[in-house]
Amino acid sequence: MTTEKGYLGVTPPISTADSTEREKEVTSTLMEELRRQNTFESVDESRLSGLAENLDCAITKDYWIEHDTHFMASRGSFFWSSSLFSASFGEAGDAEVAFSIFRRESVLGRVAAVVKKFVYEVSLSRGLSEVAANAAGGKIFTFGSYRLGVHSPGSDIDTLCVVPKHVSREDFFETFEKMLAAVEGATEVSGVPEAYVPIVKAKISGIPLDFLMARLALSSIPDDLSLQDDNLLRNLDERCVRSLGGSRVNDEILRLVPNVEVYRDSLRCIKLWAQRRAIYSNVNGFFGGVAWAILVARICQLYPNATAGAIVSRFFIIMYQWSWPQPVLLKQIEEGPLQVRVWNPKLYPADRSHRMPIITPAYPAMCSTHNVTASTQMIVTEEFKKGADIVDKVIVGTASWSELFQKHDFFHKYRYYLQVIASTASADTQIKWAGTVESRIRQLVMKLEYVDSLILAHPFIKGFDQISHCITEEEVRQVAQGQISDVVAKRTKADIEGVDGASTVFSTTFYIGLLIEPKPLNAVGPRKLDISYPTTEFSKLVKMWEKYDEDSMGLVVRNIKSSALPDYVFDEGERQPKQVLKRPK
Ligand code: 3AT
Ligand code: MN
Ligand code: MN
Repeated sequence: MTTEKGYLGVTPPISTADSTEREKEVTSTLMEELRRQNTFESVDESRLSGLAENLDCAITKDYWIEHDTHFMASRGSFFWSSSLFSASFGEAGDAEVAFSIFRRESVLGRVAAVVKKFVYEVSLSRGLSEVAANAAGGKIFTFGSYRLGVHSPGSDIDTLCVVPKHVSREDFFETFEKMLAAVEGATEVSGVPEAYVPIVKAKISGIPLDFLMARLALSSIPDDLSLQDDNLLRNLDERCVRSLGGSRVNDEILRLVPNVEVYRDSLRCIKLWAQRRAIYSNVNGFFGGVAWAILVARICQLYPNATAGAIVSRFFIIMYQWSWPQPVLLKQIEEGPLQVRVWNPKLYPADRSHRMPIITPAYPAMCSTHNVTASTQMIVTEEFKKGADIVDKVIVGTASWSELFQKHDFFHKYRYYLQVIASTASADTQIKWAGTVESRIRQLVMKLEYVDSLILAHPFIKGFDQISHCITEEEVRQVAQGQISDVVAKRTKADIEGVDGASTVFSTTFYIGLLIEPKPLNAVGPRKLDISYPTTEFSKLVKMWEKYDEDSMGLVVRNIKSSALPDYVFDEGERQPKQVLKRPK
């Protein structure tokens, strides 16, 4: 795509040169490494659900080449067979990718038909004629990693269902949800209508899907509808505007990168790296999927003719040297037709406080990284630096790509850790309670940042779930405190069946690494670190949750030495040699 100014982005490119021979070489070794790391779906997985059911699926060659158009627009009269696939795609890797697209496409084809049927039936029930009900349409748009073409084996398909104005949100959570559950191969269909972005989750032929819904102010939804026009957002319910957001942002990103293929390969690499380094998480104050997608897109704009290997190497050095809080933008921020806030640090103090602003490209522009704190900024910056060093070595040939994807060392890095333990007596409540606690952890991090002699507080990006079967009150109390004895850990559900006073405790433990200033040389006695204020404030804050129940929900924050970290945080054989030797054979 070209523009009036001849380039994509808010500044001209840094270089329009083609990649060097060496950069092309490292691009192909990078792609080999990404395959080795299992970031692509394999033939085996695609076959799990049976290829036979896929064989009647329509897919156009354009779709395969572009892999980029909306599903409905891309459907054509081409019918592929498995033999055609192996014949068309010489390299084994390409055939594997083709099979997985095939399988997901088949599911999407069925979903698109269900959405149309749903709109048709609701239309009839509202008194529309048969002809009008048929013309009412209904269309699906994908977003998330599948839409960007960077999904991995376990990824879901994020799907937005766009319906005409006479179809309501209630219809979606009643009629559509039921119709979905009736689809052959559909399992685990469950709706969360009260969520900030209302959602129906489901699995079809083993593939997880998330369904959002947007009701437009139109009487029919044609097959060639595009969501690009900001005026479509006029007079919509806020939930519909939010639901449209993910799709509009993804589409805009794809329009704003000079070469979609290079972009995908580069983003796949950066996503894997960020996951391995444990800095892929929006809730915990790092960057989420949208932010990583925008960052990589910006580097692609700056080097429009570079190959993926070159993009990745520039990515680290540019991000390491970025003059935050200068925002990362893919295009100039635009005003639009709604009375909603557009990110603007000149106008809003809250926006001014964003430390590493990465701004979404679709109207209304938002900051995808408002959760970043002083600590997570330091951590991410350090990771950019480490990445830059490794990539430099890869380019000169003294390191291999696998070094970039090495696992984080979070549980080896600090001498002291905080454990935040959320517990309840039921699996259902535990999901909500642990989620609430997790979403407040960055508030604890920010309070810890004010503690004297604490350089940073490093939140780990996921909690560890445990189920403990207890037979005494004392055991229950200990589990809630994070002390699970070997006896309790080994006990199974069957062991406590029929035992008087026995109960099961569900607990989730989050970790925060504490980096403490070194003790001054002339200091006497151990260094004191007083974290009682931040932890007390944090507990108060979490317990302000409207569904908090003192009797059934536990919250404990405690400080432990690294030697007291439980085994479950480590992979097999990962624990420091000293402790490994201590273990009995
Ligand atoms: P996967 O390959 O699926 O792991 P992804 O980037 O597709 O990676 P998600 O499916 O979790 O990640 O999310 C896709 C988009 O859905 C990203 C964001 O626009 C939206 N989204 C995700 N989680 C939430 C949430 N809790 N509330 C609102 N929107 C969300
Ligand atoms: Mn997804
Ligand atoms: Mn999803």
